Amino acid sequence: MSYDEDGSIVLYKWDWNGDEIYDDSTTSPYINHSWSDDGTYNVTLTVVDDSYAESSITKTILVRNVPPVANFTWQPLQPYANEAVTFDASMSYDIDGSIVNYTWDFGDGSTGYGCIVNHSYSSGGIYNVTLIVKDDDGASATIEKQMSVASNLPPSIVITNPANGSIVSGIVLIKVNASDDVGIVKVEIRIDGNAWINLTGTTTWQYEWNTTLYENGLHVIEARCYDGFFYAYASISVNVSNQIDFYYEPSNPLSGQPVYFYAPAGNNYTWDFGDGSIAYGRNVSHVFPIGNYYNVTLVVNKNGINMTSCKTIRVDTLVTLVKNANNVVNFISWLSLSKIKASELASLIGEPMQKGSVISKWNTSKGSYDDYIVGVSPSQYDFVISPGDAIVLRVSSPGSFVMPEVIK
Ligand SMILES: [Ca+2]
Ligand SMILES: [Ca+2]
Ligand SMILES: [Ca+2]
Ligand SMILES: [Ca+2]
Repeated sequence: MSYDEDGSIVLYKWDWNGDEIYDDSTTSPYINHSWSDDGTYNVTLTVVDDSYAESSITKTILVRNVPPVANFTWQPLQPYANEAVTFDASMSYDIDGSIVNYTWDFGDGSTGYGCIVNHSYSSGGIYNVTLIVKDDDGASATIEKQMSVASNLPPSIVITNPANGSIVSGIVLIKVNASDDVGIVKVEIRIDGNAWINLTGTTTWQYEWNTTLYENGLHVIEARCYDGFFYAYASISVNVSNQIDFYYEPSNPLSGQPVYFYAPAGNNYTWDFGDGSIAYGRNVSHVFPIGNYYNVTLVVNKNGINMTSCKTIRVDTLVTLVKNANNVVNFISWLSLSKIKASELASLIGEPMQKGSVISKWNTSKGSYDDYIVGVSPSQYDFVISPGDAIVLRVSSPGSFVMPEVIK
């Protein structure tokens, strides 16, 4: 619509923003321009004719704000309940300005602010997530997306071996069963509150526990498993009882004769023979003066830990029959816990107690001896010898016999 009455227009010059500096020039009367932001702009067109004469016109143009565009993504795409989800709105934009505000509605009653936010859902389900973005000119845009959250239950764990409260020794295989609706990420155990030990496995997990490195007594085994979101715990207590073994000879010790004791390898051996005597050293001998049951205790230091072994040893009493002017006479006390008949004692003594030998016991009610004559007395003469009774033996030849049952 511009014209020149005495010639033609050869140039069109445009100032789009009123700063009196031309931004575009063209020989064509048509041109496109877009402003990078909204606002009120003074646009000046200057036309130049073929004689270099110029003419200008200025008009005011109102450029409107373009609303922003909202969009977002999230990771992971298929989250579980209680798993942290990252919502990212950085793909939202505003072509004629910038986004100054991001407001989230996570669809579970909670909200958030910011371009990148984290949120976790306490339970599985379908949620409508809404994002509202606002640009620097106050225009806003909204987008809603639907996301699905899978449910996630806490895992479960059981220590299947050893049994709670059991007595263990040596190498113990600790076995743990763990299961989960999603999957077990790790299983760990610890003993007595020490550092957690990571176990390998798929459905059962196990650990070889060397109990000989631990003191005898109560120990706590804890196990836990993790599904990526939840821990589950289990614990048991067991009694470690590691015994070291010793042996002795002869296997049927007699009173008044040495018994030899042998310990396994270790350090700092202490023997308690149970009759008030103590000895030190790996291999020792001891004479028990009288027959009895003795609790012999050995303490050995192995791997820095004191270990104890205790055995009850039966020491039989050796009775020797000594010849004197009246054949052979012995006074003995029946020390046994159990009663015995005179005839049984005769067969116990055996060979020295030949036919005609006599066993006598003082009878307090009669005030005289009951006598049993081996091979001669009828059965009604057989009397009972009770613990604590004093017995007189008169035999025709000397010898020894062992009283196999002894005081306790
Ligand atoms: Ca300009
Ligand atoms: Ca805008
Ligand atoms: Ca704008
Ligand atoms: Ca789970």
